[in-house]
Amino acid sequence: MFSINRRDMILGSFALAGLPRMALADADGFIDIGAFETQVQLVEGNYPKTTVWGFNDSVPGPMLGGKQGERMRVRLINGLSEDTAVHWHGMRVQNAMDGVPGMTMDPVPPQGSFEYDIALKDAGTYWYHSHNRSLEQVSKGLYGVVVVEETAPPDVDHDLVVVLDDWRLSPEAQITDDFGNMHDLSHGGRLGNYIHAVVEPMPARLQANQRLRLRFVNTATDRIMPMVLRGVEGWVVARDGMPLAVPETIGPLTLGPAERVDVIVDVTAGAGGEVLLAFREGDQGYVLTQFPVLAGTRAPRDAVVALPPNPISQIASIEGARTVPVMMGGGAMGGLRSATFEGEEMEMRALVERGQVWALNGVAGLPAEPLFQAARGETIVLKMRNDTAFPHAMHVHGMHFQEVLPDGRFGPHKDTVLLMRGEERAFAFIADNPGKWLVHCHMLSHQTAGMKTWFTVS
Ligand SMILES: [Cu+2]
Repeated sequence: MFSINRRDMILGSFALAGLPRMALADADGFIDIGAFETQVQLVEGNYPKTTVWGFNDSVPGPMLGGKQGERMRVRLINGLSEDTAVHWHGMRVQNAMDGVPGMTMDPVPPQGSFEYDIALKDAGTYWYHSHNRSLEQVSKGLYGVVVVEETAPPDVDHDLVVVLDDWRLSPEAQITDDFGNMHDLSHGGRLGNYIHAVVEPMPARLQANQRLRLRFVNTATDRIMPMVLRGVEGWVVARDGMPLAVPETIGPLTLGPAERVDVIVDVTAGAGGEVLLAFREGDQGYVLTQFPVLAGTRAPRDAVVALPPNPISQIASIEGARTVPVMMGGGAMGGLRSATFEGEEMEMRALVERGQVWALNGVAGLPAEPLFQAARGETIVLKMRNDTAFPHAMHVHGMHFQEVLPDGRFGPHKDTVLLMRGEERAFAFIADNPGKWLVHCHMLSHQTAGMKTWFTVS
């Protein structure tokens, strides 16, 4: 029996009031995002403000984006006392704009800046986050959402971003400073004790039969987020930014770290009822946010149709494609006895000492040599196998992939996918974006502790 729990247990809810904070550009066409330490009221009630690291003094940072086909110019200013860099998650950017320090750019030093100039090729929901010491910097709040609007957006009454995060806070609502401890690194990552949803903008005047687009983004470093929606019915229309060819009826909504799901739903609750979002844990649902449904009703609309497709090539066939095995190993209870780290074969004990306990194809940490070198336009099949005791959220930079389904069809375009323990699944993509690209687990504790590799497209 599933029940909704309204007591504030491990969870709180928080929502910002007001208008969408879509950032505006300066006279030179650049939007400045400054990374600074700041204080925000993260937890409601009698808690003190939380010291965070945020872009432009807010968490999430300012909403960025624009219309599909436009360019987005962003100047990152580093107001921190350590290096940083911003990665545009899921956006098919030029390699030099991908924001990976040491691979596509130099890290931005304190007081330094970097100008990103990005063509908005694809409509959809994306996000940006630090890619330098990312476990700590993302945990502290260095992230925000990118919304790229269709040239002809669908007819909805409210278009809302729902940013999910998971914080590990002290009783004084401060971020605990226990980053990178071996238990977190080798198990399910840095899991928090305060899960919340930030909704932007707050929907004013919800009414029966209104249509909402909800853009869910899981910004948590490590937590998988199973969600429950009440008071609405509708369809999943996009995953990881990319429209589905055929919208799906909403089933369980589970977002791994870095995944996005866009839904279009109609309010089925009547006046006096509510639209409610809950975090699901077993047969309990903990309310993250809820909105009252007011008097009045709107005429029902027709069923949702697919969003216009983005200009991304569909995989037609994997005949003749190159298959690259990606064997995920290591972690606690994983049975990995040794792996190569920095060119040296090491026993697990030595790997633990170096904080490198996860491996891809027997290599912990970023290898000197790429996993493969693709010719531009080549079709690559990543045959991933999770030979560990934990789920992993595998992310490919620069290109979206499609799962090769058992019946030979291809799944929707994705940039991040959850692989559960023991799963073996294949993902195909056309290597059409030249440069050096990362493949890594987006559970940032696992990435920090070795689960990463890279490839080139020439
Ligand atoms: Cu992982």
